[in-house]
Amino acid sequence: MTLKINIIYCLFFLITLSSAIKISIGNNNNDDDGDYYTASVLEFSPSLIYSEKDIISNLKAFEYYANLASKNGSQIIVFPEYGIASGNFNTRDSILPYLEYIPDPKASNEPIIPCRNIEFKNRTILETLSCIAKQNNIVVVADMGDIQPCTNSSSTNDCPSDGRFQFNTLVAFSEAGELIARYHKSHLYNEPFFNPSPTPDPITFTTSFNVTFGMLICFDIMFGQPQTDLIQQYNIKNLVYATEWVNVNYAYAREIQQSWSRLNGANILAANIGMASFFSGSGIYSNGNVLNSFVNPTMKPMTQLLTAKVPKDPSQANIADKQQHSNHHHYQNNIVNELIRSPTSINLTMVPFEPNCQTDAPPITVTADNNGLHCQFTYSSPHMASGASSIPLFSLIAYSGNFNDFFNAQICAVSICSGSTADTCMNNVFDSSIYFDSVSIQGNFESGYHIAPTITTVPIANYFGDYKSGSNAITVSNITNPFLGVGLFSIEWD
Ligand SMILES: *[C@@H]1O[C@H](CO)[C@@H](O)[C@H](O)[C@H]1NC(C)=O
Ligand SMILES: *[C@@H]1O[C@H](CO)[C@@H](O)[C@H](O)[C@H]1NC(C)=O
Ligand SMILES: *[C@@H]1O[C@H](CO)[C@@H](O)[C@H](O)[C@H]1NC(C)=O
Ligand SMILES: *[C@@H]1O[C@H](CO)[C@@H](O)[C@H](O)[C@H]1NC(C)=O
Ligand SMILES: *[C@@H]1O[C@H](CO)[C@@H](O)[C@H](O)[C@H]1NC(C)=O
Ligand SMILES: CC(=O)N[C@H]1CO[C@H](CO)[C@@H](O)[C@@H]1O
Repeated sequence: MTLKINIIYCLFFLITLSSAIKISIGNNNNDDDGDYYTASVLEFSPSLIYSEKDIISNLKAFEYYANLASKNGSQIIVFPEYGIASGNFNTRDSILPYLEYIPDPKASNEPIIPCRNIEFKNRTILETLSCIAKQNNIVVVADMGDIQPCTNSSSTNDCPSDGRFQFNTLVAFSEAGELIARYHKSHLYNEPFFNPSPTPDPITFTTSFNVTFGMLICFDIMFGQPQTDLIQQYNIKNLVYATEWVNVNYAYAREIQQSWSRLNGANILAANIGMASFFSGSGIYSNGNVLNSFVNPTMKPMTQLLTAKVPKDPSQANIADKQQHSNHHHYQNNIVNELIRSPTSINLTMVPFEPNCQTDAPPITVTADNNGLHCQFTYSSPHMASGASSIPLFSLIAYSGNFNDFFNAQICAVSICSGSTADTCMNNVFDSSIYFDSVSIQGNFESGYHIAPTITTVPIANYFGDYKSGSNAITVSNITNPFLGVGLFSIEWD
């Protein structure tokens, strides 16, 4: 069957926020032996912005969590995209009062320290972030809006007609409150009030604990630049990543973060906005291993601080393969399996199937085809958890084509359905009672496509095995966690 499916990424909805605050601390440890650092990310549910006082309220929450993280030994904290400004805007003018002119630290001879600095008297966000970093002796990474006045010149005519660039911007402050990095988002997703960086600019900063971080925001993680420069030219092994990622069942936030970590043999500190299940999923990952993570499967906004001890060199991580972190929460009565509706869509092919759970059944293969892409999923020995009743429906999807004018994509993915009919097969699902011994998925992907494999289990774990970057097939064996899905999401890179 062919279905037209609605999808959405990195977009924001206006939803009523009532903040439930939860805190969980992972393996925190401050005995810095030089090979590790301690990092925190905050999944944060911001106040929507109606006036300056809502900005202040979000910054107050940042201060609270930076303090908590620092007291628990963290040396760096990452806050999510739109964590300060939220997403309550439609036009360039409506966001204008909350933008601040951010100087370029690379172009300054003097250190820029906005905290209690008269020059920053009317730049509340910069001043407050700087003070939070300084007072709590912690590196602060946060997302805010930058305004850069511009004019056309003989050499460029890219200045917007209102005479200002407005950038979605990730800033980093040292423990001394010094602005040490400013990154402009390169790949916007339905953000008409911002300009993309005129050219994707690889930005890095090095901390006092001698780790060099690259910076990306949300949708940037899907594109070739600036990440290829960060990895190949700057040899980045650590990434700070602020996001407002909308979950779809073939590309959940955490699984995309984990996949990036594994593909690049790198650490990623990923902070997602905490606005209910369709915007949730944050974590700290090292070479595909999940050091700490969180996803909120409910409709209630939540805030969650995550902390982990991170090996500076991810290849040196002495972490047992398939390590699972035990930070899985059960929300049996609250889980919503939500169909994401949006103005955008892709025309994919979906093949629903019910796994054959007979013992001794040989491996079974399901196929789906779309515009020349042939996807093949093979599974063996599924069985239900004891006490679970009906066998869930799954679906295999195939898609090859343009992805909402952003890029060309080819996708093969299998996901559990939330109900017993095919119209529930694109819903987000966060719990499962079915196990598979092994699964494999493959497709005849075209060359030039960058493939991100994802494996979704409860809880999330490292099942990449010996997957080789670029391979158009992944086999996952000896799965000991309940299974939600596996996919290969590929994008054509220049
Ligand atoms: C901020 O202060 C600078 C210089 O003190 C001034 O030029 C600018 O107009 C002020 N901006 C706002 C938004 O008040
Ligand atoms: C700069 O030039 C572009 C292209 O001609 C034009 O659309 C834009 O309005 C100009 N910007 C300003 C500030 O005049
Ligand atoms: C900082 O780390 C680099 C490797 O990333 C290493 O070569 C260098 O010696 C370290 N510097 C200090 C002061 O530890
Ligand atoms: C979706 O695909 C089907 C089958 O390939 C085709 O009949 C239909 O016209 C397509 N719809 C759109 C909106 O492209
Ligand atoms: C799976 O488990 C079996 C039995 O414990 C073991 O022999 C095999 O090597 C494992 N395979 C992988 C890929 O880990
Ligand atoms: C292990 C540890 O130090 N945990 C602390 C984290 O911060 C909170 C708030 O300060 C403390 O209550 C915990 O004891």
